[in-house]
Amino acid sequence: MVNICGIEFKNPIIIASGPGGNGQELAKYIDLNKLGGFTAKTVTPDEKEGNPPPRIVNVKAGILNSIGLQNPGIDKFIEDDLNFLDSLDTNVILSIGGDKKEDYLNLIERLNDSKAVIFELNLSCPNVGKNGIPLGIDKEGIYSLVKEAKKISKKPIFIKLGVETFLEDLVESAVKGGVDGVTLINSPKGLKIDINTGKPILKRAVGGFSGPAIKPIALATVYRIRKVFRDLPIIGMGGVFTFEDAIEFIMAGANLVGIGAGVMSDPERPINIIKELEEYFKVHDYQKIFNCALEG
Ligand code: RRO
Repeated sequence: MVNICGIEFKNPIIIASGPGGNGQELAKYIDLNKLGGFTAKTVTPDEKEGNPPPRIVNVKAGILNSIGLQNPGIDKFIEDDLNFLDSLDTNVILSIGGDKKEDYLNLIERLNDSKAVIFELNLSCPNVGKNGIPLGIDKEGIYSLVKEAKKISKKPIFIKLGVETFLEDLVESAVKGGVDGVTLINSPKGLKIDINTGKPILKRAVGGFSGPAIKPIALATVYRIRKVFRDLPIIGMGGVFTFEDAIEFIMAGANLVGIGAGVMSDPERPINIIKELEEYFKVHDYQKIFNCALEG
């Protein structure tokens, strides 16, 4: 029903990287094969324990997380998760992360022969380093990473970015390097303070903010990039909780729509949204909806 980079997606709804883990837990609650796609949690070269707790806090209209890229590392990921992901009858997107260019390139080589359809280079985790992944705001770094990734990758390369002031410049660098698409947005930074102690609730203080409150920010970001890069595949996400939210993202210019925080509060949400979209698309044309952002 949706075709990007020559890949058929049975519907436009995918699970964003993170909340669905590597799928095995979520598969106990929903049939992953009904999804348009599933993005695995970002994997890095070495195992990461993540940040000290507390690292999740609910706030009005959203959730703050400071997980800190917790993952088993590539060796264990290949051993424990890849066979499961390869067995799915839906499009799997592998999210990869690291501290430097070589990390991403090594991970691509290790995962090149999996059945996954896209590599998503996570350049925007808000919860590592001093202020996130430095490569994600470095124009030259993005260009050189994407260019080299394209040379070795057997799959399309997407990059996942946050809400940056000079986002158009970052995307332009990625396009020059030959990127196949972008995923927008990673969680912007948020803070919650306990007024009894005067201290942030998260141990790391600032965390990634997700949930309904970020939807207008995410929509604006997708729209802004679609207006400049008219043919670039975009996976849009940020605060998608209803099928109407998903339609807004497609109207803003997203080819596919990711669900993140919405899965945490209700694992069946993506399946329900898919059902409602099926009804909607009986009377509306996906391409017409998608073209909204390109008109006017
Ligand atoms: O693991 C995390 O802390 C995390 C990651 Br990698 C990310 O990309 N976005 C986010 O909100 N949390």
